[in-house]
Amino acid sequence: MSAEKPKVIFVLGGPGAGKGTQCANIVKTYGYVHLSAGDLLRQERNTEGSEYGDLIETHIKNGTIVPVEITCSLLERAMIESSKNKFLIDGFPRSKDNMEGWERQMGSKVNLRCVFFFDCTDQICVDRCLKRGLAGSGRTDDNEESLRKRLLTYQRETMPIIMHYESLGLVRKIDAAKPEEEVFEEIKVIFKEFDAE
Ligand code: UP5
Ligand code: MG
Repeated sequence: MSAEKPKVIFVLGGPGAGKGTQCANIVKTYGYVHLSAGDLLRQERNTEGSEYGDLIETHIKNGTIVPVEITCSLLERAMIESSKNKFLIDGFPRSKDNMEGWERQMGSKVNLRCVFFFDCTDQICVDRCLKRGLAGSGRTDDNEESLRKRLLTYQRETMPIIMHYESLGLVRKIDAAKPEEEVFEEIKVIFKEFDAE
């Protein structure tokens, strides 16, 4: 990380809303580093000898949230290892515990630029994840039972966090129901505004 505080954009939204897809587009066009908390947790789960493997898998299958100390440490390590200073943090913070843990460990070390909120209906979330599962995603949570639980957690725990950031004027809402290219057009408008700041 450089002397200037790294810029962070949190990317939130329901399961399958398209966070990862659009983060990949942003990386190509705007040079951000994409850190998906879910991907980092799956990687840690798959690491031989990890003391957290079983715990992470239980949370992922049940759509519940891994203790913040684990997730936040994985995120901080990935930020340091990248040696870059612009990050999309995807799928985090998704609860009060996540947000408070991040504030404690990282709050003073970064500049939180804004929060992208990928907004679409639960039905769209379910359809996209089930389709991805059928296409062979290999994700242990792309099934109807896990999805019901993921959506419950999203509504109960993540929406209040989005509302909190909204009250701070940090949220940029994006219509995630549209086709991928149109969603990215909306995102480009936001980045144009950043440039004009
Ligand atoms: N797709 C994408 N955009 C589309 C569009 N506009 N139109 C039509 N199709 C579109 O996309 C999902 C699918 O939809 C893909 O097949 C894509 O092609 C298509 P994707 O970009 O992968 O959506 P995304 O929002 O990233 O969905 P994801 O399933 O990754 O979201 P979740 O938030 O549910 O998953 P995540 O990996 O972040 O977390 C998984 C679990 O890890 C959590 O449930 C939790 O148990 C745990 N976790 C924590 O405990 N703590 C954390 O901080 C993070 C995760
Ligand atoms: Mg994702």
